[in-house]
Amino acid sequence: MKRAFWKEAVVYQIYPRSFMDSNGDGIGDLRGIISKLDYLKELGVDVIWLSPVFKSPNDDNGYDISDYRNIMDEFGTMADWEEMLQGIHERGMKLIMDLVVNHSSDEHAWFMESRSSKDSPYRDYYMWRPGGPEGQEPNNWVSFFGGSAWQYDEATGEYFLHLFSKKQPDLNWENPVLRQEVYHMMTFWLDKGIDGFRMDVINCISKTPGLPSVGGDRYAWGGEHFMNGPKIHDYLQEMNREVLSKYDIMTVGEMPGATVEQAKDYTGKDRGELNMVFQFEHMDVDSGPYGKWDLRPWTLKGLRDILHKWQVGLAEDGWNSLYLNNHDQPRMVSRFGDTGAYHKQSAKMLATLLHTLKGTPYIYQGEELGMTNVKFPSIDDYRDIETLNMYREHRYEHGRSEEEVMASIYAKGRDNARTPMQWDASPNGGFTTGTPWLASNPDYDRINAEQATADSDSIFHYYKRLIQLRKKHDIMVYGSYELILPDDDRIYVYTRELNGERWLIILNFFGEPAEFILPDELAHASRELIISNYDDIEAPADIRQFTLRPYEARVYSLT
Ligand code: ISL
Ligand code: CA
Repeated sequence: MKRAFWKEAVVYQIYPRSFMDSNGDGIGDLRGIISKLDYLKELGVDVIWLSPVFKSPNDDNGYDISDYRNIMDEFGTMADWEEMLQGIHERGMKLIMDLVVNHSSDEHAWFMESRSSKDSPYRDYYMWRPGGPEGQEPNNWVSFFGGSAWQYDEATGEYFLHLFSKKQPDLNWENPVLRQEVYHMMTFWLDKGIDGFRMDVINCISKTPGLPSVGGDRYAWGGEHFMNGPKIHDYLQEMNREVLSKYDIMTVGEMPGATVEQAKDYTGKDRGELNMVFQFEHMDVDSGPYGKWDLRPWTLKGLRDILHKWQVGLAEDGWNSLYLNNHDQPRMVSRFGDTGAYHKQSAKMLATLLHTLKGTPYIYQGEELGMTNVKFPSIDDYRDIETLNMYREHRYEHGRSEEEVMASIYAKGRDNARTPMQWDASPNGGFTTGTPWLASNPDYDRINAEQATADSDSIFHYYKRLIQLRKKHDIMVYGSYELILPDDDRIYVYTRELNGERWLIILNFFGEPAEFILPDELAHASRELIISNYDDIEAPADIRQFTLRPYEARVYSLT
């Protein structure tokens, strides 16, 4: 067992636009974050992951960066940022920043130079190609946000590649000068004292040479040519050598489409690449063959098989990151739990899962309150570029019904995660005194931080307890994982084990009672209840056979 702060840490993700507005313009900002650092300290998290705060025209809410070394005007100034970092460090927490270098904004000075002329020294910072024989796009890749991944540019009569929006041109990592620019920029922030990076779609930076088309439709998914591409490990190893290895920091690479085998290559201890990756397999358990908008019911078996595979796959080498929601995903209680009678119990059960699997848990802002998905009446209420593009394409090109399209948005739209943080029961949940850039979820009257911090039985306090337990018990960080009852369709049961101590975790994933029978090999003489989301369990209960209540979660120590 090799200790590391990033294995022991609990990370909290802030989506700054939606966290706290300090000046009434309806947009969250750095001074807003500063005003809430004591709240995060009380929760007990160790590391804050801050989604992008750099200069940006906000086509994709800061994931389109026009100046990597300066702060977005709406969020504040560099002085505010420095005060925020100091406030984080003074409280004994760490800060990791978002590194978005698969693409920049088309308003970045590099791109403006690049598009100006084929002879510009910046031309090769991006991926320009001439059109095909009939003037069509250079290949048939579809963008993550719909439509072609290529945009024609009048100035020089060529196309540029954009895997995301056309205001997010892909950077050309084949160019060593570009790579050095990125490393210098990373060093700039590390020298300012940050504690690491979350790297946006970092497994997409190496593309198959020649950028070949794929079979299928006019615009088709070309992931095989840009995810985990041929030079990805060279680039990450170079980045590690030249930048990361010089600092005591943590790194997590966002990697859609990464498999367990690939994750081992990215995070293995002798690889010199990253500490951990965000994998997405478990985020696809409720999607059909046409992708995220193609809704399917999830099953416990489907979810568990994936989590189990990753637990086992990275058991000896590599490290897992544990999450059930982020700024791109629906709220976990709405997706895997209950927003009605068992709201609290289900949120706590899912929290128990996230904090007792092996890996580093990531809490997304508002998760600790049990924030839920939102259903705005009209598409005009939505702001997310992915959602708006999908609505247009599915309604007007594919002719799907309003009901059907809105049902997909209600279930999967990214704005579910981006409604303002709910601080109290005052208008807009106390997020702003003005008009929020995206409307608040109306349930802030009952789900909010003021209520949750005052109620000792709240979801917030349960998170606090889980985080405290992690600080006391190495087994939660370093203990090995073993699946028990692999075939049960209602409960997920596993153990963790370290130095002769063994913990048993029992989770009922549904709103009905479920029978639990302890396998003989675990029928130990003594057991102690460590934590449960129901507070009336008789201790020491006989656990050889019992009925779990809806969404009940129990963690026992067996000795
Ligand atoms: O959001 C998704 C599905 O709804 C993902 O496909 C997502 O686009 C993908 O995981 C990449 O996400 C990251 O890069 C995007 C940005 O829009 C996301 O917010 C970011 O997390 C482009 O920078
Ligand atoms: Ca503001």
